[in-house]
Amino acid sequence: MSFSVRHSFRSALNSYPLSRFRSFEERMGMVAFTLMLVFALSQSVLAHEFKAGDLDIHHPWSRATPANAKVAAGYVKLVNKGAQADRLISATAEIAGKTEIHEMSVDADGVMTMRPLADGVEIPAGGEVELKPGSYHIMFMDLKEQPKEGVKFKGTLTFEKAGTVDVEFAVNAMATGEKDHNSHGG
Ligand SMILES: [Cu+2]
Repeated sequence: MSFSVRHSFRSALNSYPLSRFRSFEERMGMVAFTLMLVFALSQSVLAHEFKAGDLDIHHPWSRATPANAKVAAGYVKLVNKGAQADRLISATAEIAGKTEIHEMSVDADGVMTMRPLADGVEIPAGGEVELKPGSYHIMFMDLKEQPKEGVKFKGTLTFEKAGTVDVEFAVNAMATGEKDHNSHGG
């Protein structure tokens, strides 16, 4: 059984030898395919994940900031597979002297405001919450250094029940033309 599987695998290889790719076009095709594969793999590495108890922590990320920025924001998607609600109650980052959990909202006059959430953000049992631009976010304050595009920085997330977990924030390109809160808290 295993012999025949191996045998058919080998004959499949033999029927498609590398020397078949002789022409320049065929070789370039192979190179393009390999690059696509490497790109696909690096994408799945970029979408990094962490775990804390029943919580899945999907892709913590931040954004590059202008050189003089005093604050930056952190985002993450939290999925609670447990039967009990949990809360993100605090966070830290090696680039920040101080960190708060904020909620961004727009009032009746269209004015964007932020407020610190003393009790953090609830992650419902069997549910999820996404910290994202224009909504809940982690506010990195008193920046000791700027988040740099493509360079991850270390931090922690602390949950009421699941405890504290080490994470890394991936840094995306600076926000452009979009209403952001980099001017806030400075
Ligand atoms: Cu904020």
